[in-house]
Amino acid sequence: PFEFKPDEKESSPLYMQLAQKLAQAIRDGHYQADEALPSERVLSESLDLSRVTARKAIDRLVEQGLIIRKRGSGNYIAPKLEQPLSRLTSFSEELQQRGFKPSSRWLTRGFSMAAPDEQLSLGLKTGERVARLERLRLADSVVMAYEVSVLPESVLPDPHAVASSLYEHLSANGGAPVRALQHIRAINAEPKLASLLEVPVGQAVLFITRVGYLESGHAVELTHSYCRSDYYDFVAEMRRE
Ligand code: 16G
Repeated sequence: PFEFKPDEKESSPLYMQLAQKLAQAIRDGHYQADEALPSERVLSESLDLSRVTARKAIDRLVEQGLIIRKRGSGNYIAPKLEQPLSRLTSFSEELQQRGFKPSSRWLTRGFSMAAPDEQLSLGLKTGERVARLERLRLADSVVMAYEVSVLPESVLPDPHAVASSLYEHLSANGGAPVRALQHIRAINAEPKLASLLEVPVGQAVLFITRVGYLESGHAVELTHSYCRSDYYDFVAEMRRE
């Protein structure tokens, strides 16, 4: 069980000490991602602290993105997606591997004329149409990212045929990308993006562009991902030559 003894010599408020101790326990893997934390009542009773102290400590961890409040069912450990940059994988694969239930909340699925940058990235001729998929990506009930994928019409003739995973659909229909070029940048969430990702306006968001290619060299996917910076952590191993 989680233990906490206030440090009498410590000058920081009790709730801060408790928040730090809980944050450490979360980082040490004391709780599983998406596991329910003890409620504020249980926490305050078992540690013999006031409810206010327990609540303020939890509030602090929510602010730091370590904990999520789910309405009606309590406090949970926030998903942390440590994603290696050396392997080409999909959102669904990464989340399944970590025991989450990945899903897509569809915003748009249809066709449009390729914009100039899309034409260029996908190697299309002027006037060619693209399938456009706009969706929120969820881990269980938590919104992790907002993604806009654009694919040549020849690659995805029926956007509505994609159930939840784009790569799963492509694998079964002509092939998912085997190689990709990815750019990672930082942006500040403007109001529309902030509301989609459920973050404050101006929050730092990871803006990632991926162009995925088949073995033949044909581009199949141009995806812009807007990832919550508190949930995503991209990891690359490097060697000094
Ligand atoms: C990831 C990719 C995205 C790809 C998607 C496919 C990043 C930043 N983005 O979210 O480019 O389109 O996976 O996932 O990793 P799906 O097969 O679950 O639809």
